[in-house]
Amino acid sequence: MSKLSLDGFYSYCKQIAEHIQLGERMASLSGQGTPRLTSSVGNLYYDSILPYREDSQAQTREFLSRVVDVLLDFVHQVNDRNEKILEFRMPEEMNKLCDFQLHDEPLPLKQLLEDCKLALKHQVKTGHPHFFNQLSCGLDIISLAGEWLTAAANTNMFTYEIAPVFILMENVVLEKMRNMIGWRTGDSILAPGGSISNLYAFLAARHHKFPQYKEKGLSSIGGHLVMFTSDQCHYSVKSCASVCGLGTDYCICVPSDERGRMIPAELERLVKYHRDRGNVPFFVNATSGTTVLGAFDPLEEIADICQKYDMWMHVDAAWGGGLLFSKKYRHPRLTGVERADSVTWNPHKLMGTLLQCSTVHFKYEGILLNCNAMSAEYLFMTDKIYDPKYDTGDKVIQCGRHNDIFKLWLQWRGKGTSGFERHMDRLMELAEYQVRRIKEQPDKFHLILEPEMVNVSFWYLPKQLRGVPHDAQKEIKLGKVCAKLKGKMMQSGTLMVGYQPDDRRPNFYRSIISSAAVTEKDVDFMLAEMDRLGQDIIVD
Ligand code: ABU
Repeated sequence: MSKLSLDGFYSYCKQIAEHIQLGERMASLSGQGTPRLTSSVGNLYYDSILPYREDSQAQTREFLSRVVDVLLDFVHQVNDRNEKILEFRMPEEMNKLCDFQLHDEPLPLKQLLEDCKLALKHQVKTGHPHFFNQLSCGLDIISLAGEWLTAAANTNMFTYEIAPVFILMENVVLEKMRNMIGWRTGDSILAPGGSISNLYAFLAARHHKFPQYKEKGLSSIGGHLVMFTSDQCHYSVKSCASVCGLGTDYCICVPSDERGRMIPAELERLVKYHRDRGNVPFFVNATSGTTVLGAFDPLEEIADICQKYDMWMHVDAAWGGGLLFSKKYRHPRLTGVERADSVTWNPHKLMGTLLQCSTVHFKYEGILLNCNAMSAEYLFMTDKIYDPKYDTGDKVIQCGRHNDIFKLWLQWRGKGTSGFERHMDRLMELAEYQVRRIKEQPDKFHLILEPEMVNVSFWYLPKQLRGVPHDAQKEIKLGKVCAKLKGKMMQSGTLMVGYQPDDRRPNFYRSIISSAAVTEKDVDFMLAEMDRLGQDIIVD
């Protein structure tokens, strides 16, 4: 080996280092293996990239590009039927597998990239075609793109001055949704979830009937306020009574029929009962798409009663609202929704918009500002150069609002209204297909009721319970099967279907089809996989 001068040695080392970096870069760009950073970037710390170092465009881009590669790999896995939905670990084991600790000293970028990989490795793939567990399923790609853009824009939705494009977009989308409900005018807001949307409806209702409440409080209402909702409603309705000072005893549960729909005659009986005792019935919540059974309360009849007794009618269509797109399925389910005073409607459920995206709509223009405005002078100055009506922050009780509109707007642009209609019809057809397949296998499955929506309620029968007459004892056993089989699903990681009891029966399965990824073969997979995992289950 010839002797190198010191300079020559340095140059030789530099060439090797450059060669290694080129190789690393090529490997990470060629999509081979797991995304990696070149060592020159991987060993950097947060203060060597933007915004700390102006001259670090290339390093910042490389870091973010590799993070995007991790995200794209995840998107790919979510849509791969051969991938598991989850690698289930008990919390204790998960704590050992993942380093969640926060340290005094900074960690290098390569570690942060590994953290990103690890987080997604153990995350449940809620967009996987075999995930039937929640009302919000799926991973809409265009909405995802919108969410990524939203994160980059990182703005608050309280004033036009810092979110001009998104505020105007919000106005357009919300007006369109109000029109679909059947209103020409009104008010709307995006809220953090359906529960808070329902709370906004409650607050608006109370303000509408008792405008003096805002300044004078409870003493300004002569009598105890009473609200009504079906015994199948979402629990957030009851929580309004607790949060707003009525007390949950004054949230009256109206009995529902065998399919989970509020019985209007019972509503009227209970309204009269409370009115005759000096209470003040003022708010009725009707549900369009109950969480468990997917039932639709009869809106026309409920509207008649609200009109007769001068009560605010709210429709919690957080779940079922998406069906407003469908000419085929909107009626009779949502017939009469235009008679409501307010409507909750969550695009992050049936419409597949990314979490979270929840809207609440009011028939009355300006009601949110009247009800909630506190006119904070540091944000909502009235002498701004633009019309302050474009500042939405004072319409809500929460001050800051996340930008939940762009991902919905972009998705709507991409799909068109007709695309959403096709999506709704397809989901409903798939649920109908599932019902048919269940009925074709009566030895293995027991359909509990004909669904009105994409919630399918059923029991799975292991070999032990096949051919046994159906009675209350058997239902108890079928309920025990649910928990055992769900455990097997989680351990195998191949399928997720939710179960719960209700006030009429022990545990039963409630599968949900609200993902555009699901096809008939996935429905067949669901039933076959339940049978594969569950046939040998024995219960006492
Ligand atoms: N807020 C209702 C969501 C419940 C569910 O996904 O099952």
